[in-house]
Amino acid sequence: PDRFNPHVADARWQKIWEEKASFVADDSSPKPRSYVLEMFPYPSGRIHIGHVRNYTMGDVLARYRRMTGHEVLHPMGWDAFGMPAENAAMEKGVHPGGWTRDNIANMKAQLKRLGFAIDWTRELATCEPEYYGHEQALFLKLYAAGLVYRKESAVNWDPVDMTVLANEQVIDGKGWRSGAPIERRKLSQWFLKITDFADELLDGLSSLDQWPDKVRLMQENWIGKSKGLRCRFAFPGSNGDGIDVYTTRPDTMFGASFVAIAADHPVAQKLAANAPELQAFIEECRKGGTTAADIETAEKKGFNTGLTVEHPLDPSWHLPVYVANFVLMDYGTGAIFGCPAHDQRDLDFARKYDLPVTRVVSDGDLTDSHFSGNVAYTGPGTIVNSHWLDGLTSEQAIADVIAKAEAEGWGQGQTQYRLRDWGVSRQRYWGTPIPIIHCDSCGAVPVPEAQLPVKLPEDVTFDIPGNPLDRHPTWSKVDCPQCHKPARRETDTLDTFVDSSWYFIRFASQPGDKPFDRAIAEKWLPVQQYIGGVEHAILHLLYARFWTRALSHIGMIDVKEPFASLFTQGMVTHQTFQDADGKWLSPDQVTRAGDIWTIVETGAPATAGRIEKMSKSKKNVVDPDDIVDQYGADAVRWFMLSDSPPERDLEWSEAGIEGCWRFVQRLWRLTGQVSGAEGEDKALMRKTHQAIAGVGADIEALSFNKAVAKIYDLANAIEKAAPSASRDEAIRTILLLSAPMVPHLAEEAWTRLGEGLIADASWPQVDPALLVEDEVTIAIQVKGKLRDTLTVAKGLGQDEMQALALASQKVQHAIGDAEIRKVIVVPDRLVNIVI
Ligand code: ANZ
Ligand code: ZN
Repeated sequence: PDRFNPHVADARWQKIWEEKASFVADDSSPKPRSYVLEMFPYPSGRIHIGHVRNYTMGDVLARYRRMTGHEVLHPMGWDAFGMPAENAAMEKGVHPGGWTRDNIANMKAQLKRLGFAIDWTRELATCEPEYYGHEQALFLKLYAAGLVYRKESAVNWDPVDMTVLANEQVIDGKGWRSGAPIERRKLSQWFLKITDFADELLDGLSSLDQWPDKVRLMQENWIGKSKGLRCRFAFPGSNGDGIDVYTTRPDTMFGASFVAIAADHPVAQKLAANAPELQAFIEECRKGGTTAADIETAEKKGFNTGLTVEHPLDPSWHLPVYVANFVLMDYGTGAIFGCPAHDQRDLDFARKYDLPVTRVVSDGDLTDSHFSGNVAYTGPGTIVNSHWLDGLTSEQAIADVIAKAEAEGWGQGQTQYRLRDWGVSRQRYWGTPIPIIHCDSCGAVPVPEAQLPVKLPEDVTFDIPGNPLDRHPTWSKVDCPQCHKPARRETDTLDTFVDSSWYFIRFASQPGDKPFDRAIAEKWLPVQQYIGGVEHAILHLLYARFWTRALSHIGMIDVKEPFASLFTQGMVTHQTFQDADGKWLSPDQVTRAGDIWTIVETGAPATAGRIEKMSKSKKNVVDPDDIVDQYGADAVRWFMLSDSPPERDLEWSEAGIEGCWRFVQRLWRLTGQVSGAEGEDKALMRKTHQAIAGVGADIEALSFNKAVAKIYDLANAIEKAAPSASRDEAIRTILLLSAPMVPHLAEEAWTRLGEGLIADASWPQVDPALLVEDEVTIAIQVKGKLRDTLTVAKGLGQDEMQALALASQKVQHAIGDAEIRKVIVVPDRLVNIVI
């Protein structure tokens, strides 16, 4: 039988593309450029199905852009530093470098089997000194420009393992290995001044109209620009001394019932010196995770200091001062006034400590000062119970209070950002060494450029917790580059988000002697289409935007936004199964009879659970290698594109992949049917050209499932049509249209037609004349009553229309013996016969 055999064809074409360097991007090409990028993978060990979906989408676009005359850059690399490699080292006793490089080799082989049109000559791995050495140079450039600094900051400290933990290693407030409750400790760490760019990063979002709205909104919220009042609540009789608070709601000031300060606030620290109970409370606040989410969800707790402060709008009114665990030291002033009726945290706190709750913002009908509920009204409204503010809107009241504070000198309007500077120090081995040397005389001294890269030592141990760089016998012992006295290398390494903040620039240009060649990088950038998971909507994308702006700020590159268009794809899901004890079963362990599922091996009952994201823990994964073995790359690629819109989840199913396999074979048989017959088939020609235009537009819009559906339609039409020159042309066309999706089959069939590489072929030209519908349906009336409809050529002459109408059986029947008095013809619309 005439079958397409992917087990032979796939590898053959992959080899030919490689030999011909088909997908190597030419920096000096005169063609218009298109940079297509998928987020590079972390080399965890194996490619998973989510990668396959992600890279297939990018690949279809890249191949399509090539066919439409672009010089395409479609590179691939490895986000190769990070914790899992160190965990593997600790658990299995393997070196992180060996583990990572083995994984890269495996995953690269897996990717190659899928036939992606990747320029492998630009492959990079962030764990190699050829990459991170340039990152160190960039870090030092930013340092020289004042965009890097060092300050004390809290880390997660595991008191049993005596080590700093990354946020991911803190699970429910406990160390992942020791299980010990995590404490917050202060360490001197390196920071990047992303807050200098807060406004730019916020304003820049409005130019990113080809980004999903939800991602832009998430970034906006993360930057969190707010306008408010910074004002002083004075200690009674202190002439001016007091507690500064920051509020975005000065309109609620008459609803204040307490002032709360952070555990690390200087006032709390001072009081604690003579108050052991307060000291103990502060210690307690320091336990628990450092993330905003940890703090947000923790139970609200406070300690009454016994201090009071004067309300600035009425100094005779005194408020108690608490130390509270939900007030953060590094936001605003580290102190707040609590307004329980209109802030949920304050309300929880007030109910717990029995503090007054006064309504000052009306939510429509409720205006009395008594507030009884446990859900705060946090929206704006009309101000009530607030003396001279009564009757104003929140907005007016905010402006009035700020104006009064400024006039009277107890406060001023202030813009505030939630965004913090980016802490990039990690007390880990497997990362980019921070290129700084600490000298007792000279302080922090940059490693001279000629001494870069600062390479990681290979001989490290992972048998005990902590940072292996710290305990390496010699690595950190160096002389100061300035005074040449013995000094100490920085042993912190960079956050891996730094590595992914500029890899797309290095892909565009990778000279050996510098991070990138500016002119070449500017030719390729911005990335025209970036594709990845929505889990990176905030941090990675914000850091990459910042890093690019920072480089542009210091004059290294003239690009402001690195990713012109962003697409976030959905997940691949699969049915889950469990046995009677709730243990997860893989889909191939169970079998079904009617609605009853049983375990193949034992015959015991199983239950079919929800359809969920593929994950090892739920055993509902399919391995890309296995399915490529079985069905070949093209059927797998086709499946990744069909059925679901790309932004939605895609459910993996046996039936689905088998359908794709059958379609690949069907396409193969169809494209073997070029007959050499003559003659035109207008209808098929029209279908063909509509498909060319439609599939192209769908790919441009990344609506791959729609493109797939149009190819199915065209295949159906071709199958139904009788042999003709038009049909032969349609066969050639369907191959070109599906080449980006099923490239191996397309090459094989194209060769069979005696053509060269379809990878080098052009996208077929649309004949616009064939896109317009040239048939219309006209109504035939007798005495104004509809008797028949006819499909006729558009623009048909009036006489012909009349003749066709009179020839209709139904019309003749309706006329009967009557005499025709008049025929009214409206071209392309109707014929009315008056009798
Ligand atoms: C009084 C008030 C009344 C507040 C009210 C809110 C509602 P955003 O919008 O996120 O900037 N706040 C200020 N500094 C804080 C800190 N260091 N830790 C915890 N909370 C802090 O939020 C600003 C609001 O968050 C401020 O406005 C303050 O509470 C609180 F009906 O002040 B508000
Ligand atoms: Zn020195």
